[in-house]
Order: sequence, then structure tokens, then C-alpha cells
Amino acid sequence: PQAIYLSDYRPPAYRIDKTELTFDLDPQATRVRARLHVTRHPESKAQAALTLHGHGLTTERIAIDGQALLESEYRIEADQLIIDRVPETFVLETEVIIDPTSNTALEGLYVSGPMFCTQCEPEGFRRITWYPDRPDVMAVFTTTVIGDRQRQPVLLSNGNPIERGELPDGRHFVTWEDPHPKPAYLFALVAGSLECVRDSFTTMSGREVALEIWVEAQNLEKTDWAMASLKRAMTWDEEAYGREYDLDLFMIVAVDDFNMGAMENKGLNIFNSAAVLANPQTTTDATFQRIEGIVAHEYFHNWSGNRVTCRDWFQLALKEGFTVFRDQSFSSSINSAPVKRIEDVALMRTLQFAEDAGPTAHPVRPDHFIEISNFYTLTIYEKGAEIVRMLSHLLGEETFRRGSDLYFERFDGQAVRVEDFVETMAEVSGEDLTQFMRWYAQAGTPQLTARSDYDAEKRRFTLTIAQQTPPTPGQEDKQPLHVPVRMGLMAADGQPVELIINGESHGTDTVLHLREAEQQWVFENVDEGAVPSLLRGFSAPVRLEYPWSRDELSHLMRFDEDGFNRWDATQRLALIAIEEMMAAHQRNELMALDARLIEAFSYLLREPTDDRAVLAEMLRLPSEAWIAEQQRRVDIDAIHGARRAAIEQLADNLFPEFESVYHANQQSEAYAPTPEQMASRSLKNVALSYLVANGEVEALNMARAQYEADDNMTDVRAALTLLAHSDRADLGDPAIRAFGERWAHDSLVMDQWFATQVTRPQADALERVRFLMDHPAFSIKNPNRVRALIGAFTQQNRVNFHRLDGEGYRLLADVVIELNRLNPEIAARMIVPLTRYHRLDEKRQALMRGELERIRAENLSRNVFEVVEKALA
Ligand code: HT7
Ligand code: ZN
Repeated sequence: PQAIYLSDYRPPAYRIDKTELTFDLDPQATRVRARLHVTRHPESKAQAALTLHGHGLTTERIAIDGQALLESEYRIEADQLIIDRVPETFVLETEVIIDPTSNTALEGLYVSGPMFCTQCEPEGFRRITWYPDRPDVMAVFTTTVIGDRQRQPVLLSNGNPIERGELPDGRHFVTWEDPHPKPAYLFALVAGSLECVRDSFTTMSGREVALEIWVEAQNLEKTDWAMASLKRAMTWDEEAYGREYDLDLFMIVAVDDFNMGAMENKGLNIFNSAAVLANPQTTTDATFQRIEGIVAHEYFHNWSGNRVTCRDWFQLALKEGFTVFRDQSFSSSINSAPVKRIEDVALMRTLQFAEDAGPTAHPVRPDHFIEISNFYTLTIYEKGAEIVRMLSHLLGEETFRRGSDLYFERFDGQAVRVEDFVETMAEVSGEDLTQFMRWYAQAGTPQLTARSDYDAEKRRFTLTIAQQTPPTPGQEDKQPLHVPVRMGLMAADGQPVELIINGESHGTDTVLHLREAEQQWVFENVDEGAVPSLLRGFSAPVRLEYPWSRDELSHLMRFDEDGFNRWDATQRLALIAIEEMMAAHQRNELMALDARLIEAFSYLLREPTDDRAVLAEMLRLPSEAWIAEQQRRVDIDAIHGARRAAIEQLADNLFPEFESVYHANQQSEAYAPTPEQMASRSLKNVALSYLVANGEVEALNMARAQYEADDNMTDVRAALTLLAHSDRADLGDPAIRAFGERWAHDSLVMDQWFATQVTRPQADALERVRFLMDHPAFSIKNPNRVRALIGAFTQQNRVNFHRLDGEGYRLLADVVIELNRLNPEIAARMIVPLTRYHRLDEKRQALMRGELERIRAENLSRNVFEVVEKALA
């Protein structure tokens, strides 16, 4: 497979003004007729060939202006249809047959259970018909869908329905017209036996928009939350960004087989059922919040992505980074803002940092790829959002909003580049963002190393910060970035210090602009003992090292004005303690937990707080993944053993405190996914996890009682996990059995059942995975099942995935080899844990490379090929 380079971009020679499609649906042989109204671009040469993309199409007819082409008048080469001689303006007609049933890749038109549906981003449309399948070709679409009246009573596509009618042989049709020009990746079609929940929304200019959520009949009772979330998102986008919806109808459809979370097709968003269906009995608080965020994300794309789209796929972060930033802002306006920030940062610092440090590291705007589907990554989405967040802070909220207004106005209906966005921001603010643009071009996580010096005589506190971005594959040398470092100083008495630089006061919280490889700031009039609070709110996506002592971290944990940094100080304090225990583990010595951490937790548990959601986060120890991220050499067993021992010792020392937190956060009112209730449940369940870790039967009985009370899935799942992960099979096994029987009819709950079992720390977890792969509820063809069973095991059960006998690696390689044939996109995602071997011990490295070599010997899809080659390079 060949790489494609950004530098090779050329504008399209022809534009398509109008696209007319007719689908005659059949599960094995759907006929697609396309009429494309084509015009040569004025800048193109008269002899320019017309090139269209197509994959897996059986071509029945190609005609220009009604005249069928002879075989000598066109070529089909490497997924391209090339017609050398075409008029300046013409209508191209094609007719192809495709097979949706055997489409297990879930790209293009495919069958999911009883329905037909599509996924066209990024390059799925070429599996439907011959087309210039690139985002800079935008056309107005009219789509006629013909189906069986009984089996497909509902026929949907983008825009508004303009005609419907009956046809012979029990067939019927609906014609849809979408007035907004769009690239092919935003095309959608859904057909099947679906039911609908309807609502409406009045826009800020007073237009009435019909809202519809289409699901299979048994899921009707799970649509309320998505509908409420959608309306909240529509209101928020009007208020926060002045963006109004632009069609009379907005539809969401839930589909069981889907490669990602959801897709923002114009007027017809298609959702993975796991990302839209919810009710208190089946769905945890975390999933309620996730659904709210995804519904908003897809809706927000209507402007950031659809009205203003990407010129080419290298610009993917233009729409994804901006839209993630928008959905994060929306979610934090509704839920606990500090907790939302903590969750987003935890994701960045564990998984995105790991990606940035691994063999598949790439810039937020990559300059080449083999398979674009491999680039829907945490770097593009999450780091892309962090860049937009930095911009919004650099400019200030009000100027950023002026910039976004101008961006939407100026580029409406166009396919643009990252530069267009950043230059608009530079224009409205007058800022020079030239250096800032490096954030898009340089891969790898910048490392900031800070140090301080105190001059008691002059009462001066000097802060020095150096930056360095490590080399990444293909990028040896890095330039200094423009890094905004938000900070403050906390005095010895816990009060914030006034920040005076060069005689000028900056209040108690300021942003330092680090632009050089090393810079220094001198703060005047500072008393001895001040502790710096750095990178507040995670003001830039960087690693930060500063030699805080444990006492200084405890000080920040108590007094920092910034809630995020209070959490971060607790994490750092815990990390020091756990690393000490890891060293003891490696020396085969007793692992004793630092008394200062116990004391810090005791303080947290006793001190009254008005933010219980943040407290719950502070009480969670750093994850194994985050601990691993801090190590030069990763010792899987020491990390697991030390973290586990730390939890047990906290539980032993603070049992009564955890017990009273548990009881104080019981609820009497009916379940609701409100921030207040979620905070209580989160705190209660963290406390319960410590109580159970203490090993007392009494605590396990509390978990069992919570499980049996069966009040809501958040509490049930938390209790079930504790029982299933305990050594008490007499409690865990019956609960697992009962849960499996009760929810056998609900695949989304069964996914939770799979994940709960295979994340057990006990040594039998891997055997359970193999056993459950034969369970009737599991199917390797369904991405949600694969993620729940295989993904949960390989990504959340590190100690068992990395078993020294190599069985975990073998299992994953077997799965990847099978998925490579069925669904390459999912195969390339699942393989990732196998590529992260570089900092492990030699034995594991050899085992993992061995499995990668075994995969390499297969006939590989482009997706898996690209990842394996990078991993073995
Ligand atoms: N823009 C959407 C991307 C997407 C996708 C990409 C590759 C393969 C399948 C996919 N399904 C959806 C999702 C989003 O970011 O909103
Ligand atoms: Zn998106």
C-alpha cells in the first residue's frame, strides 16, 4: 500500500453541482443509479480527465448525456474510474450493484439486524457508487429510496422528504432532497422497520424544527435522554455560538452495528445504539453523560464540519478538534465543570500521551497516511480540542467568539484548511499565531521542566521553565512551541500570593507565555515558603515536571485556588507513594504506604466539601495506565501490586471514614441523572470500593445488598464489579449468573456483563475471555461486542493481558487476524495494545513482536498493514 501526502493535494478538476441517486434496495444486490451534473472547473485544462472513486462495485452502465460509453472510452484502475475525454458540462449516469449483506466492514451501505444503513465518512461513499469521494467536492443531493413495503416501511435520507408513493410488487419509495451542498461523506440512508419518537424545537429566529429519533420498537423506552440532550445542545449552540439549525427536520437513528460512536450526516445523524439509548435500569451515570456529550457533538458538527467542512482529510482536526472543544464546553456547562475537566485531562494524559509516545504518533495535522480511517485518533480529537482550548484562552472568550462568528460566516459552504481557522482567529485578535501553528505540525508531547529559586533577602521567587518535545517517528527535531502556562503561588499560610512581575501586578492567577526553549520569570515581594501551582486547569497539553516535595503537594491539595490542581496534587502525591511501593515490590520487600498519603485522604474524608463530585475524583488513585505513563521501564506486576496494596492500606486505615461517606451519600429519591445525584453515587461507590478492598465480610455484604436493591444500573454495576472482582466466588459467581440471565435480551447490558467479567484481576480472566467468545450473545462481527469483551480485556486488564506466558498477546493476535478479514477498521483499533511494547521488559517485548510478526505474515488490509509496519519499524 502507498502513502498519500498532504503536499500532493490538487484541487478537483470537476465540480458536481447536483447529485441524483436512486437506491433499489435488496439485501444481496442493491442497485444504485447515479446522475451526476458535472462541470469542469474554469482553472482546469480542457483535456483534464474525470476521475471517480469506487470500491467493490459491479458496474452495469456508464453514460454521458444519455449516451452509453464504450469499454474503450473509460478505464477502471485501482479503485478509480477514469474517463479521459469529457465535455465541459455534462450529466454522467452510472448504474452499479452492491451487496450490503456481505459488507462486514460496515463502511458504505450495509445491513445491521433488520435494517439497511450507511457509514460514508471518511471514504465509504465509494463503496456505494462511482463518485469523486473527497470532501472538497460538494453537491446538492436528491435521493430516491425504493424498498419493500413490509420489510422496509421506513425509508430515510438527508434533508426533507419531497415525494413518496407505491410501486408494483409490494415496493414503495420516498424521495429526499437536501438543499445544502455537501461532500459525499455526509450522505446517509436508513431503511427498515423502525419506530419513531417525535418532538420539536423552536429556533432563535422562531422556526419550528421537527425532531425524530428512530429506533427498533423494543428500544422506544430508551430515547427520552437523547431527545432531552438534543434540545439542550440546540439551545446551547444558539446561546454560546449563535448557531441555528438550518433544516425543518433533524433525525437520529440508532443502529446496532457501528464502527464508532455516531456520525453527523446532514439532517440524519446515525448513532451506535450504545451512544444513544439509555434508561436508569440499563445505563450507568457515566454512559448517560457520554450520550449527552455525543448527541451534542454530532449536532454541533452541523456547523463545525457540515456547513464549514474540511478541504482534505489531513484537515480532520479542523472539524473534530473544534467540535470536541465545543462538546466539552457544553458538557461542563451542564455537569460539574471541574470533574469534566479532570476526566478529559485523565484521558489526554494516559491514552493520548501514550499514543504520542508510541509508534503511531502523528501530528494533529498529519502530513501523510496510508489509511485515513486509522487517523480518527485521540491525537486528532482530544489534542485537537486542547489546541482550540488554548486558542480560546489566548484570545479570551469574547474575541474567540468573534473569531468563530467570522469563521462560520466567511467559510460557510466551503471546504477549508486549519490555516483558515487559525488565521481568522489571528485576524480578529491581532495576535501573531505563527509559532502557535506548530502545535498542528509537531507530534509528541512537549516536556516542561520547571524549577524555582528563592532569594530570601530580596523576597524574590524565580521560576524557570524549559521545554523540549521528544523525537517521534519521522520527526527528529522539534521547535519550541508557544505554551500558555496558567499559574499561581500559594503562600505558606494557604493564601494566594499577589503575582508581581517587573513591578506590575497580575492578581493571584496569571498565564505565562513560554515561547523559548527556556524562560525565567521573577516574582517580587514573595514571602518564604510559597508553593507554585503550575499548569492550572491543564492549560496546555504537556507533561510537567517540578520537584514538589510531599509537603508542598499536600499544601496544594488543601489550599490551591484551582480545583483541577488540587486534584492533580493529590494524584502526584499518590504517585510518589505508589512508586515507593513499586520499588519495594521489586525488592521483594513489604510494601508500606506512606503515612502522609493516609493523612491526606483522612483530611479529604473528614473535611466538609461542597463539591462531592470532585472529592470522589480525588479519592481515586491514579490508574495503572497513568502510573505506567510515568515510568521509563514499565513493570506491569509492580504497578498492579503496589496500587492494589495502596488501596488496601487506605481501606484498613480509614474504614470508618469510608463507611460514613458511604452511608451519608445514600439516596432516598427516585433515580435521576442529575449532577447532584451523580456526585453522591460517585462518592458512595468510591467509598464502597475501599470498604470491599479491606476484605471484611461486612463490606462484601454491603455490596451484595446494593446489588440486590436493584435501584439503578450505576449502583448495580458498581456492586456487581466489586463482587465479581473479589476472591469470593460464592458471592461473585451467583451475581454474575443472575445478571446474565436477567439481561440476556438486552445486548447493551450484556456488553457491560462481558466487560465486568474480563476485567477481573484474578488469573482466570483470560480463560473467561476465551469462554465468553463462544457465548451466544457474543459476535465477532459486532464492534460493540468486540470492544466489550476483547477491548476491555486488552485495555483495562493490564496484568492479565500482559501475562508472562504470552497468552494475552496470542489471544489478541488471533482476534486481529480474524477481524482483518471482516472489519479492518476495527482490527486496526484493536491491535493497538500489542504495539505498545517499547518500555516493557525484554521477555514481553519479544512475545509481543512475535505476535506482530505473525499478523504481518497474513494478507493484510491497508488499515492493519499501516499499524503493524509502524509498530515493527
Ligand atoms: N465524524 C464521525 C467519524 C466517524 C467515523 C470515522 C471512521 C469510521 C467510522 C466512523 N463513524 C463515524 C464521528 C464524529 O467524530 O462525530
Ligand atoms: Zn466528530
